Amino acid sequence: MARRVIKNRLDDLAIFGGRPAFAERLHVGKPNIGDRQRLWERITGALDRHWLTNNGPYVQEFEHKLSQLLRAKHCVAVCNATIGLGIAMRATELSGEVIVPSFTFVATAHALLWHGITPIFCDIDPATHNIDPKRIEALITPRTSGIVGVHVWGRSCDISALTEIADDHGLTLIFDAAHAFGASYQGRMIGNFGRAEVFSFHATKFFNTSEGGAIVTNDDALAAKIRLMTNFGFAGYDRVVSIGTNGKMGELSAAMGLTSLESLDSFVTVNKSNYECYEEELRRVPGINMVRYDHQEKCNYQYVVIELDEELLHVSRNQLKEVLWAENVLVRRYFHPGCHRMEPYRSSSAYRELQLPETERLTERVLSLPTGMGVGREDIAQISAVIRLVVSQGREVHRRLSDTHAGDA
Ligand code: T4K
Repeated sequence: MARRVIKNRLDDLAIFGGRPAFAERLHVGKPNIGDRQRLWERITGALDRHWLTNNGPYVQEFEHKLSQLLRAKHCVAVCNATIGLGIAMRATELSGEVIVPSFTFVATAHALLWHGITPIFCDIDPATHNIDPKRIEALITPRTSGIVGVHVWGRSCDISALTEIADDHGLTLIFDAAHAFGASYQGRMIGNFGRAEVFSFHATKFFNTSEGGAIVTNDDALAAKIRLMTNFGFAGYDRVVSIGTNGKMGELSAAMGLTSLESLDSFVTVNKSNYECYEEELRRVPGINMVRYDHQEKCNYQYVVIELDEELLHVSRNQLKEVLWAENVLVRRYFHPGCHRMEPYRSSSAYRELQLPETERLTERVLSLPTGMGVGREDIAQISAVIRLVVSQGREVHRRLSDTHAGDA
């Protein structure tokens, strides 16, 4: 546990010459790791079997356990969510234009473009940070084949509204559920909505297989197609029946997944307790609002996100980020600046003029704070104390950082 570095004055801040609050960097995405002994045993098992990939016993067991947990019919483990999204898009025959939020990790948009599909970026609802269903119909054209909803921060999209729009217009609906493993919507686990949902088990996710993901669906024919596509289209030795890629999860990742599953509850418990601790520490700070979770639903609490009101704070989000980085607290500006402001989209004539006011506003206001098993109450108290100090003297911090141009980027 870190020893508290008391900071009362602005000169105590590392950015102004003080000692950093943390001797080592505190990351947003420090991986949670389950029981190492069980992990080594499983890895040894795979090595002893000399069976490392291609639908091995761990992958099969992992898929079975995921299906049970999500109460979904089919689960195909994949090497990462980006490939998983591409496979789900191809298997559901998305083509032409697909409506997707810009406020997401760039993988969502890239997966579409990679498959020759044009992402049509839709603005978000500022209250939920998710795609705004009210803005979708205006974007539908004869070329539109589907909608990709993203459950940002693990908070589900307005699935009912999206389903209704998709049904009314004959569109395919799939979900990027990269953030939403272990979350529910109206009491039903995420993984059961749209034609398919795709989870990420990347190292930075609260539940990880180092690299990995899963495509989940209740559609038997689609599941069979996805399984083939994940394995080059092989339907048996030497028999290729469709186009496919290599999207397989290997045995070592599945060993990690099985081990992480055994600690899933404790990961969520720690995330929730960290979340509540930040909430307590930052509750009375004017201009800082925490992204809230619906406690009636199952939540994984893996993202602790604050939304900053610059007018109240007098200091910019980027300046606060610079202050915290100097303290070795590597907060992240997910998903700055929005996909439509990233290459190759922003230089393309199709997007150059595109304005998404809510997305653009939000990408200037949010910060993700470190959480997970590697972060304790004392760390959160220390981080929050720095934030409170900055906010209490926002104008002065702004002035001093403007002189040095820190936080301009
Ligand atoms: N859709 C959505 C909505 C997503 O958020 C993502 C991924 C995807 C699709 C695609 O899923 P995958 O294909 O990755 O399965 C990170 C992750 O790389 C990415 O998986 C994640 N979303 C995104 C939100 O966050 P970066 O650019 O922040 O990664 P990076 O490497 O900077 O890691 C974040 C922090 O974690 C760093 O400060 C260092 C720390 N870290 C990282 C790794 C890998 C560790 O401490 N240990 C580690 O092993 O994207």
